Amino acid sequence: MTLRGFFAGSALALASFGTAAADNLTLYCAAEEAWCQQIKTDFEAKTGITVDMTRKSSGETYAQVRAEASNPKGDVWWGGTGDPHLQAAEEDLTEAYESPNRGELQDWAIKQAAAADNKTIGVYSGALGFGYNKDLLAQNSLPEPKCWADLTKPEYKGHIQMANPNSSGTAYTMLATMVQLMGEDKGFEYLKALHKNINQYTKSGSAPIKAAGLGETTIGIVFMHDAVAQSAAGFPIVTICPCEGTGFEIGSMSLIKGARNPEAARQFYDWALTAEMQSKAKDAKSFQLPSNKNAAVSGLTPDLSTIKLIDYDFEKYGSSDERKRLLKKWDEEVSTLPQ
Ligand code: S7P
Repeated sequence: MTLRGFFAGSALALASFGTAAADNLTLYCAAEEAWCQQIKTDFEAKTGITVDMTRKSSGETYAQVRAEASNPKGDVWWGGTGDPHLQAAEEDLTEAYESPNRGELQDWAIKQAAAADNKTIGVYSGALGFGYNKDLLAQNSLPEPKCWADLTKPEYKGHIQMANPNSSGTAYTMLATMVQLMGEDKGFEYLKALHKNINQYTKSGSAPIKAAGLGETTIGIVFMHDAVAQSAAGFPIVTICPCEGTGFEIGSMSLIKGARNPEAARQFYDWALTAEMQSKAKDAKSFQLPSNKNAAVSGLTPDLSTIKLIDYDFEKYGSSDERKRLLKKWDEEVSTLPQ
């Protein structure tokens, strides 16, 4: 599309915000609660459409969309890690759509769409890592963990928290990252060794670093931007980019198949790809890298170009069979082990 065509398309899309044909939208939001609330408020103010928003973790949202497939209640699934969005696309739970605004997106966001026949698209990206509470680390005379390998050392027993990969996209990214970084056998050996040091598997992916901020655990395995958000909020958290390299997410958005409010859903989708919408993430203290090339990026957003990122295979690890297989294996071989 030419630039002129693109702007004409955008103008049409924007004009339609004022004359909404639908009055309601049911939004399943899988990012942080504060950002989800802000998105609801901003879209309502922009369009007059009332948004019924529910916040759940990525894996939980996928399970809900799947459970409701014969009688869909949601219209749009926004945010959360991309793997379950890809799985939903493969299982035909979501709808293909090409927004007039996609010309403004980074290549990685379009690549995500291409992998799913346009049934999903990238809205942000962020790298996995961990964070620690520097006061608790000092109180316990623990060395600074710098690498994934450090987290399996016996001195950290009971000091580490991560989420459960069944409910959490963050934790599934961790599981898939270890398999890709180390190979499947060594990756599972690593997860079993790490299990001995885990004090709790939480439901939500960002919960471990919030707990670290409050002094309830020393270390939390999370996306680096979620650790940065805690230090920005004044908690004594240090963000670590693991020395071996790490995986990353392409936070995604999908239209739910058979949605009750398809027109409002497409309006939301177009808006969610704009620089205007994505620039506001930082106002809600969310520091992922936006997918719109023109969106403002916070100075606190981890610079992905300086991080040793693995060549994460989103198609493989977002495929239905592989995701189910790895989660079953983690349930059977890791989570049941004694600590
Ligand atoms: O908004 C922060 C964030 O880390 O949360 C999403 C996450 O998948 C939702 O939490 P769960 O791990 O509990 O699924 C990420 O996409 C996002 O960057």
